[in-house]
Amino acid sequence: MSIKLYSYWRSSAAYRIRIALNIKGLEHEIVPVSLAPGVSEHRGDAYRTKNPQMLVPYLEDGDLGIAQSMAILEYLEEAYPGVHLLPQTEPLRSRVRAFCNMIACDIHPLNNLRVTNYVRTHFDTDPMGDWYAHWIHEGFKAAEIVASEGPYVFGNEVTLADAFLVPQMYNARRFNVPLDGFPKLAAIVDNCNELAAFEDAAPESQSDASA
Ligand SMILES: N[C@@H](CCC(=O)N[C@@H](CS)C(=O)NCC(=O)O)C(=O)O
Repeated sequence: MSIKLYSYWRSSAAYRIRIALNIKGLEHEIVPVSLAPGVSEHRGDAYRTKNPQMLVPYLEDGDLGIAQSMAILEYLEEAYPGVHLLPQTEPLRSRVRAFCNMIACDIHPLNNLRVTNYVRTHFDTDPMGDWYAHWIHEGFKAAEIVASEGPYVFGNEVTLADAFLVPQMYNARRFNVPLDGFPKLAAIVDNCNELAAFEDAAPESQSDASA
């Protein structure tokens, strides 16, 4: 099997790739890399040699190694165009990319493990309450406006936008972020989670779940 995904069950960035691989029907091997406190396999020499940024996901396809979820997803779109997750025409194609970046660039990095650890250590505050919810609310307010009435973020077809939204909603629910203001997003996530590709990509479906 030539595609290998270095993944952690609770990594929402790796979850995006798991969804895309499943939707595209690409055979792959998942290599678990534990981010668990006290284990931190992603910071060890073996993984660091692959990805000097020490973040998951990381994808190998034969001799090619790619870091960064958006770069991985763009690669999969280009290399395996059979099932598209980016619309083939504008303006939808750019709108899907913009939606993905709202989550990937403007929500997720502010709540990532190393950032919340830094906030906790340097500012003597627990970031898993107000801080965490604030950045999700800021991003989701815009996402709720941009999203269609469903069934998916941009209408009838699943796109990369759904592969970014579902993991971010998983994180929001995991940390009990109030989500009353986002009924469209919640319904879209429920629709996605009824599809096998999403269900199989879910954290709890992973072989390393609870590790
Ligand atoms: N921009 C990166 C973010 C990757 C990322 O932050 N991954 C998280 C898990 S979701 C991680 O590895 N965190 C480890 C850490 O913060 O030390 C991407 O989209 O791939």
